[in-house]
Amino acid sequence: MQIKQTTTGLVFFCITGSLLLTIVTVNGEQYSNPRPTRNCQQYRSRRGEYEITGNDDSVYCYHQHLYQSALGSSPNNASIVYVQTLLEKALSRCDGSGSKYGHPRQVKKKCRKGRCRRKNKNKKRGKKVARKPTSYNKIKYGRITPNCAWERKEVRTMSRSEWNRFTRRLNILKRPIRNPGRGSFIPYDVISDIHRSDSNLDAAHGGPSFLGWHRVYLLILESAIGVPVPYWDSRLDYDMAEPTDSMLWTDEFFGPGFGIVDSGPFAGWITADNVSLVRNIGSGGSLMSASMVEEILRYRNHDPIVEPTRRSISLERIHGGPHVWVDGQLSSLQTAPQEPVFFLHHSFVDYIWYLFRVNMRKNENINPSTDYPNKGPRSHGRNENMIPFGDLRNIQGYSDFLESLTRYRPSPTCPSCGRSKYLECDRGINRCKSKPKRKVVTPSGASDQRRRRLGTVLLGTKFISPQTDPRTSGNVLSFGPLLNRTLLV
Ligand SMILES: [Cu+2]
Repeated sequence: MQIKQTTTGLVFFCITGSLLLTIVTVNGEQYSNPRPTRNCQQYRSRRGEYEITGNDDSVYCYHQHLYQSALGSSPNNASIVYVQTLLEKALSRCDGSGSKYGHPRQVKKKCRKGRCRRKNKNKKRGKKVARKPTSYNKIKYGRITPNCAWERKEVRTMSRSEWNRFTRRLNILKRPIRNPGRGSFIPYDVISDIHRSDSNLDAAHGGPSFLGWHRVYLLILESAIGVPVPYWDSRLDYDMAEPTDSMLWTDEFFGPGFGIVDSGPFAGWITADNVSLVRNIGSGGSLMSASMVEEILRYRNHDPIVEPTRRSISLERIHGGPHVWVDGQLSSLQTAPQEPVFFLHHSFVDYIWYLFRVNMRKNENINPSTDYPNKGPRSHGRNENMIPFGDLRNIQGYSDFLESLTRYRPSPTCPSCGRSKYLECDRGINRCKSKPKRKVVTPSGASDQRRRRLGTVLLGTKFISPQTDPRTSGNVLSFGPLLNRTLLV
Protein backbone atom coordinates (compact mmCIF):
# COMPACT_ATOMS: atom_id res chain seq x y z
CA MET A 1 0.00 0.00 0.00
CA GLN A 2 1.35 3.28 -0.96
CA ILE A 3 1.01 5.68 1.92
CA LYS A 4 2.18 9.19 1.59
CA GLN A 5 1.61 11.71 4.26
CA THR A 6 1.97 15.30 3.38
CA THR A 7 1.89 17.73 6.23
CA THR A 8 -0.02 20.67 4.97
CA GLY A 9 2.24 23.63 4.62
CA LEU A 10 2.01 27.32 5.15
CA VAL A 11 0.41 27.96 1.77
CA PHE A 12 -2.39 25.55 2.50
CA PHE A 13 -2.71 27.08 5.96
CA CYS A 14 -3.08 30.57 4.49
CA ILE A 15 -5.64 29.46 1.95
CA THR A 16 -7.80 27.34 4.17
CA GLY A 17 -6.98 28.76 7.54
CA SER A 18 -6.73 25.21 8.82
CA LEU A 19 -4.01 22.93 10.06
CA LEU A 20 -6.46 20.34 11.14
CA LEU A 21 -6.18 17.89 8.28
CA THR A 22 -3.54 15.44 7.21
CA ILE A 23 -3.61 14.26 3.65
CA VAL A 24 -3.14 10.53 3.30
CA THR A 25 -2.78 8.73 0.00
CA VAL A 26 -4.17 5.20 0.03
CA ASN A 27 -3.89 3.18 -3.14
CA GLY A 28 -3.53 6.26 -5.29
CA GLU A 29 -6.49 8.13 -3.82
CA GLN A 30 -6.16 11.08 -1.52
CA TYR A 31 -8.06 11.31 1.69
CA SER A 32 -8.02 13.89 4.36
CA ASN A 33 -7.90 12.39 7.80
CA PRO A 34 -9.26 14.62 10.49
CA ARG A 35 -7.03 15.12 13.50
CA PRO A 36 -8.35 14.05 16.84
CA THR A 37 -7.60 17.07 18.90
CA ARG A 38 -9.77 19.66 17.25
CA ASN A 39 -12.00 18.82 14.35
CA CYS A 40 -12.85 15.36 15.65
CA GLN A 41 -14.35 17.07 18.68
CA GLN A 42 -17.57 17.61 16.77
CA TYR A 43 -18.21 13.83 16.88
CA ARG A 44 -18.31 13.73 20.66
CA SER A 45 -21.61 13.21 22.33
CA ARG A 46 -22.75 15.24 25.28
CA ARG A 47 -21.44 12.46 27.48
CA GLY A 48 -18.01 13.03 25.99
CA GLU A 49 -17.88 9.81 23.98
CA TYR A 50 -17.01 9.72 20.32
CA GLU A 51 -19.88 8.57 18.15
CA ILE A 52 -20.41 7.54 14.56
CA THR A 53 -22.79 10.03 12.99
CA GLY A 54 -24.18 10.47 9.49
CA ASN A 55 -20.88 12.05 8.52
CA ASP A 56 -18.32 9.52 7.26
CA ASP A 57 -15.46 11.46 8.86
CA SER A 58 -16.88 10.49 12.23
CA VAL A 59 -15.95 6.86 11.48
CA TYR A 60 -12.29 7.75 11.22
CA CYS A 61 -12.41 9.92 14.35
CA TYR A 62 -14.21 7.18 16.24
CA HIS A 63 -11.52 4.60 15.52
CA GLN A 64 -8.70 7.00 16.16
CA HIS A 65 -10.20 7.71 19.54
CA LEU A 66 -10.92 4.05 20.39
CA TYR A 67 -7.41 3.03 19.43
CA GLN A 68 -5.76 5.82 21.37
CA SER A 69 -7.87 5.07 24.43
CA ALA A 70 -6.92 1.38 24.14
CA LEU A 71 -3.27 2.34 23.87
CA GLY A 72 -3.60 4.54 26.94
CA SER A 73 -5.19 1.83 29.06
CA SER A 74 -3.22 -1.16 27.81
CA PRO A 75 -0.26 -0.33 25.55
CA ASN A 76 0.71 -3.97 25.01
CA ASN A 77 -2.78 -5.27 24.29
CA ALA A 78 -4.23 -2.27 22.52
CA SER A 79 -5.72 -4.29 19.64
CA ILE A 80 -7.49 -6.68 22.01
CA VAL A 81 -8.90 -3.85 24.10
CA TYR A 82 -9.92 -2.05 20.91
CA VAL A 83 -11.86 -5.08 19.58
CA GLN A 84 -13.52 -5.65 22.93
CA THR A 85 -14.63 -2.05 23.05
CA LEU A 86 -16.18 -2.47 19.60
CA LEU A 87 -18.01 -5.53 20.87
CA GLU A 88 -19.27 -3.71 23.94
CA LYS A 89 -20.55 -0.91 21.72
CA ALA A 90 -22.29 -3.47 19.50
CA LEU A 91 -24.01 -5.06 22.47
CA SER A 92 -25.19 -1.73 23.77
CA ARG A 93 -26.52 -0.40 20.51
CA CYS A 94 -30.07 -0.84 21.68
CA ASP A 95 -29.43 1.05 24.90
CA GLY A 96 -30.08 4.30 23.10
CA SER A 97 -33.48 5.68 22.31
CA GLY A 98 -33.51 3.94 18.96
CA SER A 99 -31.64 3.83 15.72
CA LYS A 100 -32.43 4.90 12.23
CA TYR A 101 -31.74 1.32 11.17
CA GLY A 102 -34.32 -0.12 13.47
CA HIS A 103 -37.78 0.48 14.77
CA PRO A 104 -37.81 0.18 18.50
CA ARG A 105 -40.79 -1.77 19.67
CA GLN A 106 -43.01 0.01 22.10
CA VAL A 107 -42.98 -1.86 25.35
CA LYS A 108 -45.30 -1.02 28.16
CA LYS A 109 -43.34 -1.03 31.34
CA LYS A 110 -44.86 -1.48 34.70
CA CYS A 111 -44.29 1.61 36.77
CA ARG A 112 -43.10 0.91 40.24
CA LYS A 113 -43.21 3.58 42.90
CA GLY A 114 -43.74 6.37 40.39
CA ARG A 115 -40.48 5.62 38.60
CA CYS A 116 -41.88 6.09 35.11
CA ARG A 117 -43.50 9.36 36.03
CA ARG A 118 -40.20 10.62 37.33
CA LYS A 119 -38.43 9.48 34.15
CA ASN A 120 -40.98 11.18 31.91
CA LYS A 121 -40.74 14.35 33.94
CA ASN A 122 -36.98 14.37 33.50
CA LYS A 123 -37.41 13.82 29.79
CA LYS A 124 -39.74 16.77 29.49
CA ARG A 125 -37.31 18.96 31.35
CA GLY A 126 -34.53 17.81 29.00
CA LYS A 127 -32.64 16.11 31.81
CA LYS A 128 -30.49 13.15 30.89
CA VAL A 129 -31.49 9.88 32.43
CA ALA A 130 -28.42 7.86 33.21
CA ARG A 131 -28.29 4.47 31.54
CA LYS A 132 -26.54 1.50 32.92
CA PRO A 133 -23.57 0.40 30.83
CA THR A 134 -23.91 -2.95 29.09
CA SER A 135 -21.48 -5.65 30.00
CA TYR A 136 -21.15 -9.09 28.49
CA ASN A 137 -22.59 -10.60 31.62
CA LYS A 138 -25.82 -8.79 31.03
CA ILE A 139 -26.53 -10.84 27.92
CA LYS A 140 -29.76 -12.60 28.54
CA TYR A 141 -30.25 -16.24 27.76
CA GLY A 142 -33.83 -16.86 26.92
CA ARG A 143 -35.79 -13.69 26.51
CA ILE A 144 -36.06 -11.36 23.54
CA THR A 145 -35.60 -7.90 24.93
CA PRO A 146 -37.18 -4.77 23.47
CA ASN A 147 -34.90 -3.85 20.67
CA CYS A 148 -33.90 -1.48 17.96
CA ALA A 149 -32.53 -4.16 15.67
CA TRP A 150 -30.57 -3.04 12.66
CA GLU A 151 -32.02 -4.28 9.41
CA ARG A 152 -29.86 -6.30 7.06
CA LYS A 153 -31.02 -6.72 3.48
CA GLU A 154 -29.96 -8.53 0.35
CA VAL A 155 -27.21 -6.51 -1.23
CA ARG A 156 -29.10 -6.07 -4.52
CA THR A 157 -32.10 -4.57 -2.78
CA MET A 158 -30.13 -1.78 -1.12
CA SER A 159 -30.41 1.71 -2.51
CA ARG A 160 -27.30 2.99 -4.23
CA SER A 161 -26.70 5.47 -1.44
CA GLU A 162 -26.91 2.69 1.18
CA TRP A 163 -24.45 0.55 -0.75
CA ASN A 164 -22.10 3.49 -1.33
CA ARG A 165 -22.13 4.41 2.31
CA PHE A 166 -21.41 0.84 3.34
CA THR A 167 -18.41 0.52 0.99
CA ARG A 168 -17.17 4.03 1.78
CA ARG A 169 -17.08 3.15 5.44
CA LEU A 170 -15.24 -0.09 4.82
CA ASN A 171 -12.69 1.98 2.92
CA ILE A 172 -12.37 4.32 5.88
CA LEU A 173 -11.53 1.29 8.02
CA LYS A 174 -8.68 0.60 5.61
CA ARG A 175 -7.14 4.03 6.21
CA PRO A 176 -4.14 3.88 8.47
CA ILE A 177 -4.29 5.66 11.80
CA ARG A 178 -0.82 7.06 12.29
CA ASN A 179 0.80 6.59 15.59
CA PRO A 180 4.35 7.90 16.04
CA GLY A 181 6.73 5.20 17.19
CA ARG A 182 4.23 2.35 16.74
CA GLY A 183 3.64 2.23 13.01
CA SER A 184 0.14 2.61 11.72
CA PHE A 185 -3.03 0.97 12.85
CA ILE A 186 -5.50 -0.17 10.20
CA PRO A 187 -8.85 -0.93 11.82
CA TYR A 188 -10.08 -3.27 9.06
CA ASP A 189 -6.90 -5.35 9.22
CA VAL A 190 -7.12 -5.64 12.99
CA ILE A 191 -10.70 -6.91 12.59
CA SER A 192 -9.79 -9.35 9.80
CA ASP A 193 -6.88 -10.66 11.88
CA ILE A 194 -9.28 -11.82 14.61
CA HIS A 195 -10.03 -14.68 12.20
CA ARG A 196 -6.45 -15.92 11.96
CA SER A 197 -4.76 -17.40 15.03
CA ASP A 198 -5.18 -21.12 15.66
CA SER A 199 -6.91 -20.61 18.99
CA ASN A 200 -9.46 -18.19 17.53
CA LEU A 201 -10.08 -20.37 14.48
CA ASP A 202 -10.57 -23.45 16.66
CA ALA A 203 -13.11 -21.63 18.79
CA ALA A 204 -14.96 -20.45 15.68
CA HIS A 205 -15.08 -23.59 13.51
CA GLY A 206 -15.77 -27.29 13.67
CA GLY A 207 -18.48 -27.19 16.34
CA PRO A 208 -21.72 -25.66 17.62
CA SER A 209 -20.14 -22.28 18.39
CA PHE A 210 -19.51 -21.61 14.70
CA LEU A 211 -22.92 -19.94 14.47
CA GLY A 212 -22.65 -17.73 17.56
CA TRP A 213 -19.00 -16.80 17.00
CA HIS A 214 -19.66 -15.50 13.50
CA ARG A 215 -22.80 -13.70 14.68
CA VAL A 216 -20.63 -11.82 17.18
CA TYR A 217 -18.00 -11.16 14.52
CA LEU A 218 -20.60 -9.53 12.24
CA LEU A 219 -21.78 -7.34 15.11
CA ILE A 220 -18.20 -6.18 15.66
CA LEU A 221 -17.88 -5.08 12.05
CA GLU A 222 -21.24 -3.30 12.21
CA SER A 223 -20.15 -1.54 15.35
CA ALA A 224 -17.02 -0.39 13.49
CA ILE A 225 -18.83 1.04 10.45
CA GLY A 226 -22.06 2.22 12.07
CA VAL A 227 -24.31 0.69 9.38
CA PRO A 228 -25.81 -2.78 8.87
CA VAL A 229 -23.91 -5.40 6.85
CA PRO A 230 -26.03 -6.50 3.86
CA TYR A 231 -26.28 -10.16 2.98
CA TRP A 232 -25.28 -11.92 -0.21
CA ASP A 233 -27.92 -14.50 -1.00
CA SER A 234 -25.83 -16.67 -3.30
CA ARG A 235 -28.91 -18.73 -4.24
CA LEU A 236 -29.81 -15.83 -6.53
CA ASP A 237 -26.58 -16.41 -8.45
CA TYR A 238 -26.70 -20.20 -8.28
CA ASP A 239 -29.93 -20.15 -10.27
CA MET A 240 -28.33 -18.30 -13.18
CA ALA A 241 -27.22 -20.19 -16.28
CA GLU A 242 -23.71 -19.02 -15.53
CA PRO A 243 -23.19 -17.69 -11.99
CA THR A 244 -19.85 -16.04 -12.81
CA ASP A 245 -21.82 -13.64 -15.05
CA SER A 246 -23.65 -12.14 -12.07
CA MET A 247 -23.94 -8.38 -11.74
CA LEU A 248 -22.21 -8.73 -8.40
CA TRP A 249 -18.81 -9.14 -10.05
CA THR A 250 -18.87 -5.72 -11.61
CA ASP A 251 -17.76 -2.33 -10.34
CA GLU A 252 -21.34 -1.61 -9.28
CA PHE A 253 -20.95 -4.20 -6.52
CA PHE A 254 -17.93 -6.26 -5.53
CA GLY A 255 -15.59 -5.45 -8.42
CA PRO A 256 -13.95 -8.01 -10.73
CA GLY A 257 -14.25 -11.70 -10.00
CA PHE A 258 -11.06 -12.71 -11.75
CA GLY A 259 -7.56 -11.75 -10.67
CA ILE A 260 -6.58 -8.67 -8.71
CA VAL A 261 -9.43 -6.53 -7.47
CA ASP A 262 -8.30 -3.39 -9.27
CA SER A 263 -11.64 -1.68 -9.87
CA GLY A 264 -14.91 -1.20 -8.04
CA PRO A 265 -15.36 -0.12 -4.43
CA PHE A 266 -12.53 -2.31 -3.11
CA ALA A 267 -10.08 -1.43 -5.86
CA GLY A 268 -6.45 -1.64 -4.84
CA TRP A 269 -7.09 -3.12 -1.41
CA ILE A 270 -3.93 -4.47 0.10
CA THR A 271 -4.51 -7.13 2.72
CA ALA A 272 -2.95 -7.45 6.16
CA ASP A 273 -0.43 -9.77 4.46
CA ASN A 274 0.62 -6.88 2.24
CA VAL A 275 -0.63 -8.42 -1.00
CA SER A 276 -3.46 -7.54 -3.38
CA LEU A 277 -6.93 -8.84 -2.91
CA VAL A 278 -7.50 -11.56 -5.54
CA ARG A 279 -10.38 -13.70 -6.73
CA ASN A 280 -10.94 -16.52 -9.16
CA ILE A 281 -14.68 -17.06 -9.13
CA GLY A 282 -16.24 -20.33 -10.19
CA SER A 283 -13.03 -22.30 -10.05
CA GLY A 284 -14.36 -24.84 -7.54
CA GLY A 285 -16.81 -25.33 -4.70
CA SER A 286 -20.38 -24.21 -5.06
CA LEU A 287 -22.65 -21.31 -4.25
CA MET A 288 -25.61 -22.06 -2.00
CA SER A 289 -28.53 -23.60 -3.83
CA ALA A 290 -32.17 -23.30 -2.84
CA SER A 291 -32.28 -27.04 -2.12
CA MET A 292 -29.26 -26.86 0.20
CA VAL A 293 -30.93 -24.14 2.24
CA GLU A 294 -34.22 -26.05 2.24
CA GLU A 295 -32.44 -29.12 3.53
CA ILE A 296 -31.00 -27.18 6.43
CA LEU A 297 -34.36 -25.63 7.25
CA ARG A 298 -36.03 -29.05 7.35
CA TYR A 299 -34.19 -30.05 10.53
CA ARG A 300 -35.95 -29.46 13.82
CA ASN A 301 -33.16 -28.60 16.25
CA HIS A 302 -29.56 -27.42 16.20
CA ASP A 303 -27.84 -30.77 16.54
CA PRO A 304 -27.96 -31.91 12.88
CA ILE A 305 -27.04 -28.50 11.44
CA VAL A 306 -23.85 -27.94 13.44
CA GLU A 307 -20.53 -29.74 13.27
CA PRO A 308 -19.49 -32.44 13.87
CA THR A 309 -22.11 -34.30 11.88
CA ARG A 310 -22.12 -37.61 10.04
CA ARG A 311 -25.63 -38.19 8.84
CA SER A 312 -26.54 -34.64 7.88
CA ILE A 313 -24.94 -31.68 6.15
CA SER A 314 -24.29 -28.85 8.55
CA LEU A 315 -24.73 -25.16 7.84
CA GLU A 316 -21.02 -24.75 8.53
CA ARG A 317 -20.12 -27.28 5.83
CA ILE A 318 -22.46 -25.77 3.25
CA HIS A 319 -21.07 -22.33 3.99
CA GLY A 320 -17.63 -23.57 2.82
CA GLY A 321 -18.96 -23.78 -0.77
CA PRO A 322 -19.02 -20.04 -1.58
CA HIS A 323 -15.67 -19.57 0.21
CA VAL A 324 -14.10 -22.01 -2.24
CA TRP A 325 -16.14 -20.73 -5.19
CA VAL A 326 -14.81 -17.17 -4.87
CA ASP A 327 -11.28 -18.46 -4.23
CA GLY A 328 -8.41 -16.06 -3.46
CA GLN A 329 -8.23 -14.83 0.12
CA LEU A 330 -11.83 -15.88 0.76
CA SER A 331 -10.98 -19.53 0.26
CA SER A 332 -8.60 -19.81 3.22
CA LEU A 333 -9.52 -19.79 6.88
CA GLN A 334 -6.71 -17.46 7.91
CA THR A 335 -7.28 -14.85 5.20
CA ALA A 336 -11.01 -15.03 4.44
CA PRO A 337 -12.16 -11.79 6.18
CA GLN A 338 -9.50 -9.81 4.31
CA GLU A 339 -12.06 -10.07 1.51
CA PRO A 340 -15.06 -7.85 2.38
CA VAL A 341 -17.39 -10.31 0.61
CA PHE A 342 -16.73 -12.54 3.65
CA PHE A 343 -19.01 -10.42 5.80
CA LEU A 344 -21.84 -10.40 3.23
CA HIS A 345 -21.61 -14.17 2.87
CA HIS A 346 -21.65 -14.63 6.65
CA SER A 347 -24.55 -12.24 6.96
CA PHE A 348 -26.44 -14.68 4.70
CA VAL A 349 -25.37 -17.66 6.84
CA ASP A 350 -26.65 -15.77 9.87
CA TYR A 351 -29.93 -15.08 8.03
CA ILE A 352 -30.42 -18.82 7.42
CA TRP A 353 -29.74 -19.44 11.11
CA TYR A 354 -32.24 -16.74 11.99
CA LEU A 355 -34.91 -18.44 9.80
CA PHE A 356 -34.03 -21.78 11.40
CA ARG A 357 -34.59 -20.33 14.86
CA VAL A 358 -37.92 -18.82 13.83
CA ASN A 359 -39.02 -22.33 12.74
CA MET A 360 -37.79 -23.85 15.98
CA ARG A 361 -39.89 -21.53 18.06
CA LYS A 362 -42.96 -21.71 15.87
CA ASN A 363 -43.13 -25.31 14.70
CA GLU A 364 -41.17 -27.24 17.26
CA ASN A 365 -41.76 -25.17 20.35
CA ILE A 366 -38.04 -25.39 21.13
CA ASN A 367 -36.19 -22.50 22.70
CA PRO A 368 -33.20 -21.89 20.40
CA SER A 369 -31.29 -19.99 23.07
CA THR A 370 -30.96 -23.12 25.25
CA ASP A 371 -30.73 -25.74 22.49
CA TYR A 372 -26.92 -25.80 22.48
CA PRO A 373 -25.63 -29.20 21.27
CA ASN A 374 -23.23 -30.93 23.58
CA LYS A 375 -20.61 -32.05 21.08
CA GLY A 376 -17.53 -30.95 19.20
CA PRO A 377 -14.14 -29.84 20.46
CA ARG A 378 -13.64 -28.57 23.97
CA SER A 379 -13.38 -24.96 22.86
CA HIS A 380 -17.00 -25.30 21.68
CA GLY A 381 -18.29 -26.34 25.09
CA ARG A 382 -21.48 -24.59 26.09
CA ASN A 383 -19.94 -22.68 28.97
CA GLU A 384 -16.47 -22.14 27.55
CA ASN A 385 -15.37 -18.61 26.82
CA MET A 386 -15.93 -17.54 23.25
CA ILE A 387 -12.30 -16.92 22.36
CA PRO A 388 -11.20 -14.13 21.94
CA PHE A 389 -14.29 -12.19 22.94
CA GLY A 390 -13.54 -11.47 26.59
CA ASP A 391 -15.85 -13.14 29.07
CA LEU A 392 -18.53 -13.86 26.49
CA ARG A 393 -19.42 -17.56 26.61
CA ASN A 394 -20.39 -19.85 23.73
CA ILE A 395 -23.95 -20.32 24.97
CA GLN A 396 -24.42 -16.56 24.91
CA GLY A 397 -23.82 -16.66 21.16
CA TYR A 398 -27.15 -18.55 20.97
CA SER A 399 -28.99 -15.99 23.11
CA ASP A 400 -32.12 -14.26 21.92
CA PHE A 401 -30.58 -11.04 23.09
CA LEU A 402 -27.85 -11.24 20.45
CA GLU A 403 -30.44 -12.14 17.85
CA SER A 404 -32.59 -9.18 18.85
CA LEU A 405 -29.85 -6.77 17.72
CA THR A 406 -30.49 -7.69 14.10
CA ARG A 407 -33.46 -8.32 11.88
CA TYR A 408 -33.57 -9.44 8.29
CA ARG A 409 -35.55 -8.11 5.41
CA PRO A 410 -36.66 -11.33 3.69
CA SER A 411 -34.79 -12.38 0.60
CA PRO A 412 -36.53 -11.07 -2.55
CA THR A 413 -39.25 -13.23 -4.03
CA CYS A 414 -41.19 -13.37 -7.30
CA PRO A 415 -42.72 -11.52 -8.97
CA SER A 416 -41.34 -8.19 -7.74
CA CYS A 417 -37.88 -9.43 -6.60
CA GLY A 418 -37.60 -6.58 -4.17
CA ARG A 419 -38.03 -4.17 -7.12
CA SER A 420 -34.29 -4.53 -7.66
CA LYS A 421 -33.04 -3.64 -11.12
CA TYR A 422 -30.32 -6.24 -10.67
CA LEU A 423 -32.73 -9.14 -10.22
CA GLU A 424 -35.32 -10.86 -12.36
CA CYS A 425 -38.05 -13.38 -11.70
CA ASP A 426 -37.48 -16.76 -13.31
CA ARG A 427 -41.06 -17.91 -13.84
CA GLY A 428 -40.00 -21.47 -14.59
CA ILE A 429 -38.73 -22.02 -11.06
CA ASN A 430 -40.68 -19.15 -9.51
CA ARG A 431 -37.55 -17.72 -7.92
CA CYS A 432 -35.59 -14.53 -8.35
CA LYS A 433 -32.15 -14.66 -9.83
CA SER A 434 -29.40 -12.24 -10.61
CA LYS A 435 -29.32 -10.53 -13.96
CA PRO A 436 -26.18 -11.18 -15.98
CA LYS A 437 -23.73 -8.35 -16.33
CA ARG A 438 -23.21 -6.52 -19.56
CA LYS A 439 -20.27 -7.98 -21.39
CA VAL A 440 -17.17 -5.85 -21.06
CA VAL A 441 -14.23 -6.42 -23.37
CA THR A 442 -10.99 -6.55 -21.38
CA PRO A 443 -8.28 -4.45 -22.99
CA SER A 444 -5.47 -6.63 -24.21
CA GLY A 445 -2.47 -6.76 -21.91
CA ALA A 446 -4.53 -6.14 -18.78
CA SER A 447 -3.78 -9.59 -17.43
CA ASP A 448 -0.05 -9.11 -17.92
CA GLN A 449 -0.21 -5.91 -15.95
CA ARG A 450 -1.98 -7.75 -13.17
CA ARG A 451 0.62 -10.44 -13.30
CA ARG A 452 3.44 -8.02 -12.68
CA ARG A 453 1.77 -6.41 -9.71
CA LEU A 454 0.64 -9.53 -8.00
CA GLY A 455 3.70 -10.81 -6.17
CA THR A 456 3.23 -13.73 -3.83
CA VAL A 457 -0.09 -14.60 -2.32
CA LEU A 458 0.33 -17.01 0.55
CA LEU A 459 -2.95 -18.55 1.43
CA GLY A 460 -3.64 -20.72 4.43
CA THR A 461 -5.86 -23.70 5.13
CA LYS A 462 -8.47 -24.10 2.47
CA PHE A 463 -12.17 -24.28 3.34
CA ILE A 464 -13.88 -27.52 2.44
CA SER A 465 -16.84 -27.44 0.13
CA PRO A 466 -19.23 -30.41 0.48
CA GLN A 467 -20.37 -30.03 -3.09
CA THR A 468 -18.86 -29.01 -6.38
CA ASP A 469 -21.02 -27.19 -8.83
CA PRO A 470 -20.68 -29.06 -12.17
CA ARG A 471 -20.53 -25.70 -13.90
CA THR A 472 -17.29 -24.73 -12.18
CA SER A 473 -14.62 -24.19 -14.70
CA GLY A 474 -11.37 -24.70 -12.83
CA ASN A 475 -8.77 -22.00 -12.86
CA VAL A 476 -9.26 -19.55 -15.70
CA LEU A 477 -6.66 -16.98 -14.72
CA SER A 478 -3.86 -16.29 -17.10
CA PHE A 479 -1.33 -16.22 -14.28
CA GLY A 480 -0.21 -18.79 -11.68
CA PRO A 481 -3.11 -20.86 -10.36
CA LEU A 482 -4.58 -19.87 -7.02
CA LEU A 483 -5.45 -23.49 -6.47
CA ASN A 484 -1.86 -24.17 -5.50
CA ARG A 485 -2.41 -21.96 -2.48
CA THR A 486 0.78 -20.09 -3.29
CA LEU A 487 1.16 -17.65 -6.10
CA LEU A 488 4.67 -17.16 -7.26
CA VAL A 489 4.98 -14.69 -10.05
CU1 LIG B 1 -14.98 -18.33 10.00
